[in-house]
Amino acid sequence: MDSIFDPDNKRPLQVLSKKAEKVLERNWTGSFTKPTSHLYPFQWSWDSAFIAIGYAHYKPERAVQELRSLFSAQWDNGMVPQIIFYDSREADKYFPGPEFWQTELAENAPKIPKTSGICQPPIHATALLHLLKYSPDQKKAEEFAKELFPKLKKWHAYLYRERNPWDEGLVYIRHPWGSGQDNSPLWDEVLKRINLGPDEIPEYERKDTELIHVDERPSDYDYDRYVYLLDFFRKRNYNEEKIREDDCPFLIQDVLFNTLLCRAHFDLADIAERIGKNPEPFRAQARQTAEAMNQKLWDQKHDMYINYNINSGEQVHAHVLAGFLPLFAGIPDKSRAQKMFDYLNTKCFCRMDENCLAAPSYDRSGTGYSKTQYWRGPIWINMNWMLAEGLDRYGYSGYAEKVRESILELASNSGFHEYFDPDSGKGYGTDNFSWTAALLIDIVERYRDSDLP
Ligand code: 2M8
Repeated sequence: MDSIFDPDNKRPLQVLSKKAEKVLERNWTGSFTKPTSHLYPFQWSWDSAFIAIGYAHYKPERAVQELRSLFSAQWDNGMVPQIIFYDSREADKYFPGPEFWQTELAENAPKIPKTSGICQPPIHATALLHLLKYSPDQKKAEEFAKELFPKLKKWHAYLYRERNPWDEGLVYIRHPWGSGQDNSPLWDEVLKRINLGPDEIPEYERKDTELIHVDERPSDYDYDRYVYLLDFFRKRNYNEEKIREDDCPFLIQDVLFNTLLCRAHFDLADIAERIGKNPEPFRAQARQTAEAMNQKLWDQKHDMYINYNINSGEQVHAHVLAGFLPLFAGIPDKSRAQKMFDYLNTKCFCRMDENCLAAPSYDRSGTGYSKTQYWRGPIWINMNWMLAEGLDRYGYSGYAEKVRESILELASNSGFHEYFDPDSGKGYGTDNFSWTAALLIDIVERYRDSDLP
């Protein structure tokens, strides 16, 4: 790969950052930013948080609008939905659209705008804290923090109340899409146990494979199960207790989701402190989640965190990059962090001295590893951005810097793709992808004067 780093000339980085701004401009709708204009034509929950992290530096008012429009669709019970279907004219461009979800059946869902009936990882308080730290307009950021704080509190309270019924401090997700890592090998074993007769799968038509090559997207077998689960929730009017009592076949305590909740809850405590509220209850709860993860989701044998399947009562042994992200929330102690680092820094993921690009989303030696199929191996920028932050926290700054440099190189050489080949750096999925652009802006802005060449 060509390098964009020239110690005497930082202009290429500035040009790259301007290109990233153009991507966000192109996907901006006036009140939120689409992940990309054709494949994902609505507002997505965790995408918006990553996008706000980029805007925080140069257009803080956009970061505010992004989060404000997301939380305006918050359900009465506190859930922040995965998708908000703001523009009904786009409804037939994406499956599953609002007609399929039928969230009007849920007593807690807003009538307008229509939304989906599941949620994504809660990284929103982290995005708000980022805005408070980096916005050039501190006064406005603080005003907005006061506005969003009660909504964030309600969002986290929903998760700890409805998704943590045994009061362990660990919340469950009930759909692969809830983790954000839709097609990950994490779900193979769990989905295989959902045996379906043809009449149990509702009729549906995929749209994603009309736009992206079928080899890069989930299989029809997986989609049948995604759709079956959505129908399962719909039939129970999205009532959480009923979904659980009727033996929902997918109930997972997911490492990434719990990591981001833990981090966001610590961040909410910091926000509380900044706006004159009591941070302690949030810190106590976040510590409980961290302890529970250390007890229940640590894999002694492989030195990383792994998911827990509530239905089978077993840990799920698929070694994905998310298994290292508890570093991002400060969950492992130093000795565990060192073990995790030793595993990360191998051929299975990314050996630092082997000219490896950023870390792939799945262990290269794992069953079903693929360089091109999404969430089954390719490099994702958001995951690597969080990884770098986590590594910094524990003092692995050399590696963290390398990851950030890789992010810049990948975008510079291949464009602002959704995901990248871990060997060649070729871009896959959709181009002009918003979080790739937003997190790149964050890196350039924060590390402009630091050690990056
Ligand atoms: C992908 O997921 C959506 C469903 O949510 C899809 O495949 O249709 C994932 O990469 C997810 O993490 C992301 O939020 C979403 C929009 O970028 O796309």
